[in-house]
Amino acid sequence: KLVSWEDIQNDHQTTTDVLSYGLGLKAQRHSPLKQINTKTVAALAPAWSFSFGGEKQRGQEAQALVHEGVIYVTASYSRFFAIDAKSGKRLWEYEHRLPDDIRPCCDVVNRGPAIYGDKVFFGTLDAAMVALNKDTGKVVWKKKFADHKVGYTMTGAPFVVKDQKSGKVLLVHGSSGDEFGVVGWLFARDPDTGEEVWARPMVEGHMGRLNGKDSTPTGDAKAPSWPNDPKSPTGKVEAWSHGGGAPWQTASFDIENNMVVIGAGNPAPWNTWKRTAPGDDPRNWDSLFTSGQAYVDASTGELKGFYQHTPNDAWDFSGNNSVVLFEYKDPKTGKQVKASAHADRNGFFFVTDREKLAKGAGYPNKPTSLIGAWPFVDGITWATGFDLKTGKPIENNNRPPQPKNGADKGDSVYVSPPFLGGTNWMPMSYSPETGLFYVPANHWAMDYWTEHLTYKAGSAYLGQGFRIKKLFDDHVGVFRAIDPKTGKIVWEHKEAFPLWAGTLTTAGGLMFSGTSDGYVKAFDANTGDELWKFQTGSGVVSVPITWEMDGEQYVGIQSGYGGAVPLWGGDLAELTRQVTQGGSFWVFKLPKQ
Ligand code: PQQ
Repeated sequence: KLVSWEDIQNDHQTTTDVLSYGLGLKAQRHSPLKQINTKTVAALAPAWSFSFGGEKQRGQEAQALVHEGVIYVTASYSRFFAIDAKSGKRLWEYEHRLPDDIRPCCDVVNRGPAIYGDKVFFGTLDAAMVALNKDTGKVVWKKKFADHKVGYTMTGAPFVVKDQKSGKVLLVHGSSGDEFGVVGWLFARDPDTGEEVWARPMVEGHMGRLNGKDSTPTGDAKAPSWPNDPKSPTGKVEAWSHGGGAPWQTASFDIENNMVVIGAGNPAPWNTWKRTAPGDDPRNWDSLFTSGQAYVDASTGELKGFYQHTPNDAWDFSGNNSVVLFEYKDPKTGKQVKASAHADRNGFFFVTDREKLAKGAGYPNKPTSLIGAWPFVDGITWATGFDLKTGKPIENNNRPPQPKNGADKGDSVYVSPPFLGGTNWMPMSYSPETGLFYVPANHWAMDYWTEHLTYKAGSAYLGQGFRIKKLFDDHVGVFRAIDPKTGKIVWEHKEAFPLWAGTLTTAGGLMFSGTSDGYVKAFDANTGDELWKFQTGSGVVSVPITWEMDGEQYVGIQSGYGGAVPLWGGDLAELTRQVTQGGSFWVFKLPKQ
C-alpha cells in the first residue's frame, strides 16, 4: 500500500506504523501504546537483532520507520536497510557509493529516512538526497544538492509536509557543513521527481529560490546583523559569505500556520570577532539567522518568524536540535497557547509562542516570541538567564578573547556547557499525559580559546580551539524531566557516560532511551525510576521507536557507538574509549502470555 499524506498526518495516533521522524508532525515522540507499561516492562525481552554487517560500523544514530510490517532504517556510511519486522530478515539493502573526499564534521552518521507514496528517502554524506522504491530498494531519483568538496554533507533525516495552500506534498531537508564555512540551506522538493520547489539560505541577506528563480533575500537584503567591510567585493566581512546556519536536523510542521519549523545551526566561523565590527561589542552583531529556531512558509520558503537562542554565538551552541510543537493552558489567563519547546546546546530550555512567530516575531520592531527560558543543566557560565521582554540572553563575560598582539592564540576561558552542548542532536520527547519534556542532557565543560584564521575552501573554518572536560566526578549524562510551564526539573537520572540517544515516551507511563555504555533502558515517566534495561553490546546513540503488530507491542532501537563524543570529546572521548563499535537493530517485546 502507498503511504498517503493522511497516514503521515495521523502518525502520532496510529499504532501499527511509524511514518515520520519525531512520530508525528509535532515531533513529540510519544506513542499511545500501553501494553508495555510500568507494570509489565520488567518482562520485556529481545525478539530479534539484525547486524548491518560489513566493516562500516561507527555511529548508528538513526530513528527507524515502520510500515506494513517492514522496518526502514539507515546506517553509518550512507547505507539503507529494509527489514522484516516480525522475523528480522533483511528484505533489501542500498549502499550509496561515497567519494573519498567527503567532509562530515562529526562521524559518518545518518539519522534516518522519510517515507511517502511508494518511496523512501534519505540524505547522503556526499550532499545528495536519494529516493528508493520502498518495496525493492531500487533508486528512483538522486539529487546532489551542493558540493561535498567544500564541506557540504547531510546527516539529518528528511521530513514530509503538505503545503496547505497548494495541496502539494513536499520533501523537506537541510544541509550540514558549518564547520567548513558553507552557508546552510533548507530545501523543499517534489517527492515524486526530486525537483526543487523552494530553497532558503539561513544567512541574512543571501538570496532564496522559488520554482527555479531567485525569490527574496533572507531577512534584510543589506544583512545589518553582519558587519560591512568596504574592502571586500561583497561589501561584507569574509564570514558573511561562509556564514553557516545549517539546518542539519529535522523539521516539524505547524499545520495550522503552514510553517516548516526547523533549528538553524551555528554561525561560521566559531570565532565571534570575525563576525563583529572591529573594536565593537559582539552583542551588537547577531549573525542572523543562525543558532535559533526558524519558521518557514511551506508555500514560498519565506522566513516568517525566528527566535535566536544564542545571538552572535561564540561557543558553537548551534540551535538546530528538535523544536517540539505542543499546546498548553496558560495558568494565569486560562488561554490555550500554541507553543514550541526546545532544549538548546547553550543549556537553556525555551518555550516560544508560535502565533507570534507566524506574525513575524524575531524581526526588528516585532515583539519577541519568547515565553520562558530556564536552565536545564547545572553550572552554565555564559549567561545568567534571558530577558523575557527583549528575548535576549543576559550574558556573562565569557566570550573567548582575541589573541593579544603577536600571539597565535587568545587566552583560554572556561565555558559550560561546552560546544557539545547541554544536549546535542539527540531528540527529546513530550508526553501529553504527564505534561513533561524528557531531555537527554550532559554535564560537562571546556577550555576555549581563539585562533587566527582565513577561509580556505574545504578546510575547517573555526578560529577556535578547545578541550572538553568533566564537570562532576560521578556523572556526565543526566536525563531530566522538565515542566514547560515553570521550567521546574521534576526528576533526573544520572549516567556515568555522556548521553547521546533520543527519548521516547508512551501512554504506558514509560520513557525509553539508550546509553553510551550499551544499554536500552525504560524509566517510569512520572518518577524517573529505572524499571528495565538490556545490554546491546555496543554504545546506544540512536532514537527508539514503538509500534504494534498482531496485537503485540514492539520497541526498536539501533546499537553502535560513535558520533561526535569519541572524536571531539577530549577527556570524555578518553572515558568512552572502552566502548566497542557495533552496528545492529534490536527489537523487543513481551513474552507471549
Ligand atoms: N553531529 C554530531 C553527532 O552526530 O554526534 C554532533 C554534532 C554534529 C555537533 O556537535 C555539531 O556541531 C554538528 N554540526 C554540524 C554543522 O554545523 O553543520 C553538523 C553535524 C552533523 O551533521 O552531524 C554536527
